[in-house]
Amino acid sequence: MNKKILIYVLVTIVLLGIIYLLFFRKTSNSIVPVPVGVTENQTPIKPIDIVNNKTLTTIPEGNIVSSKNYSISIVNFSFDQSTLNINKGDTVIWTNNDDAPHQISGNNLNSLVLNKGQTFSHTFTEIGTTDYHCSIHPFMTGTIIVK
Ligand SMILES: [Cu+2]
Repeated sequence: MNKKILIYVLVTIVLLGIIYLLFFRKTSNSIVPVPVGVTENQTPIKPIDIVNNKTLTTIPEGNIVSSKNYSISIVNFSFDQSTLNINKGDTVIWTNNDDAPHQISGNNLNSLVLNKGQTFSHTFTEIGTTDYHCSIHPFMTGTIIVK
């Protein structure tokens, strides 16, 4: 009699264990949709990319900013382009190709002393005319016109 009771108890425990495992697997299955929810959260990234594309298309519409580079060579104690016309946002790069040192100075323009081969660059962010000269050789003058 006791052995039969033990067998029933063991069978019951095993059945309960199986049922528990089934429920446990169901809960683990219910966890699986959570990563699915994560991937659903990742899909809105595409609309964000679309928004970025829209932003990229609106930037040129609202505010066109040029970003060209212009080079001015300093040769024979003069600037090879004494007057240079550029657009707002463009950068001018001066290169000293003289053996003598030169230093660019003007409104908002203050380079270090440039020895041969050294450069100085400035990005013009405002419309207007900038006159500059060499602070070592004041007869060396130039003009940048920003439109
Ligand atoms: Cu100079």
